[in-house]
Amino acid sequence: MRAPTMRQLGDVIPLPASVRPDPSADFRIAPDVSVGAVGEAAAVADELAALLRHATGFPVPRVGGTAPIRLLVEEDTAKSPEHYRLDITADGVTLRAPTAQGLFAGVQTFRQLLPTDPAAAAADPAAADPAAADPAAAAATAAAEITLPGGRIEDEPRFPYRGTMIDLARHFYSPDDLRSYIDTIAQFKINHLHLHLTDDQGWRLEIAGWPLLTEISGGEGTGVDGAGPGFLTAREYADLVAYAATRFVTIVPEIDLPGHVNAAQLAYPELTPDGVPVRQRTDGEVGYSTLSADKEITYTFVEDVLRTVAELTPGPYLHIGGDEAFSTTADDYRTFMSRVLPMAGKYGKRAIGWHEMAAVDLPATAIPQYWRIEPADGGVARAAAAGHQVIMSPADRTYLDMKYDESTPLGLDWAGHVGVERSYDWDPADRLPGVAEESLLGVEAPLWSETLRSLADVQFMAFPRLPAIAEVGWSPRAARDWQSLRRRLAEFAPRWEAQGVNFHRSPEIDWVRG
Ligand code: TNX
Repeated sequence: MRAPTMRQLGDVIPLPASVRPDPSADFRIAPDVSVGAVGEAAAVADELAALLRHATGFPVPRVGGTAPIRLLVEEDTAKSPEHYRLDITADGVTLRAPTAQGLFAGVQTFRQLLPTDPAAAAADPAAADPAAADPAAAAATAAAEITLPGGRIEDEPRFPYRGTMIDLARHFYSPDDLRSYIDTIAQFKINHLHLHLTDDQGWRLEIAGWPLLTEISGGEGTGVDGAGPGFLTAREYADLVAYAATRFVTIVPEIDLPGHVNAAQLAYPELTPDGVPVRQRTDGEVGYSTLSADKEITYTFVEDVLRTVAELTPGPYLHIGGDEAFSTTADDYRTFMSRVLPMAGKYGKRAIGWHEMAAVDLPATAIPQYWRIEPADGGVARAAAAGHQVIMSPADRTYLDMKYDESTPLGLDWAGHVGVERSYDWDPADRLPGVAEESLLGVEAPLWSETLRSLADVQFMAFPRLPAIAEVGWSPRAARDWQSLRRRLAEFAPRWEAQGVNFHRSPEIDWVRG
């Protein structure tokens, strides 16, 4: 009989593209298990070995050659770099992928097939759990022997871009908080983290040559209600980008322009249209600030900032904001964008902008990010018809700062309440007439921070909705099913508890008790 704690092969979020269970081929993890990998596969294999050490208490060495659990990079440029195949047989487990990124995706699936979650501290299991330093002791206390369900999973994403955004301007989160968040989101194959680094209430990235941006607008008293001070030094930002890369998460930095700039103008009054100093703002209003489209200092400033951010960012994207520029005339917006959009290309990046940007003529590689509530499309369909890729973030489905329901203590409700089913029960290819599957780069779930004060608050808003949106972005449309997702999400309660991740016990889900 199969052990009661054993997972079903398909009980994974996001749901894999293809799952073929073989109940005659379950694999029992024995005390002498090892993980074999060479070359490019070694780093991901080390992580899997650490996770298994933690889950089993066995020593689980990572070895160079053949082993019961093997990870192989098999180059194949015809496949998505995130493709992987996981074969579980009675004799062992083989994970194959065309890239280390694909192996990483496969390891996230593997992790969810373990009956308990081996905790987040995979990087240093001995420090996180004294038992791991003494494998024999840990094995003796292991709750249950681990058996993996037999069969084959073959998987790849529907869209290459599955992202989430965090607003560091309205409330700052420390590099440690961000690393922890990256660890959690990567488990759901979220592969882009968009950082909203600047807004009216704060400026959160050090820029060489413009020290007052962070000295004044990253310091005490900044953020909404003055409650979210802090900023990333250039070094901290670079370290964060590098850390994210180990989780195959690409950082997408946003400098919000030409509106949302009160913090920059507080630091440098010459950036205001009339040169008159502005007062500090810590309220949640939007749309009152703008850079001047006809002052040369505007472009000197913007180019310095965008060049600095581009140089610190290895990823392909630079987000230039562009939203809610209510104090910028349409003409000025066009003038500003026609000078600023090419700067992204000049420094080797593709520009992303909130969909208001689609009102102007865009460079071919520019990507509008749609955030509206229906029915207006903000010019995005026209951009798609001209060949632009689009990121879908409709507020009434993907905004993680919307309340789940009227009883949610945090969040806003201008786009309505967004329950878990609502965040799942839509399709990005149906959202806008004229913006079909082939125009979509992917899906992103933004989280604005006006009402948030801690990482626990962020987690509460993100989980369980972000996993639901991760599935919208990864899994085949035809395979998606709310009742199935409900059941799979329910099993995350003990996992998130084990990882120390806060989450909303939404009444839409019959949570498993840990
Ligand atoms: C709109 S959506 C904004 C943000 C706010 C958010 C609050 C968008 C591109 N801009 O400035 O923080 O609403 O939900």
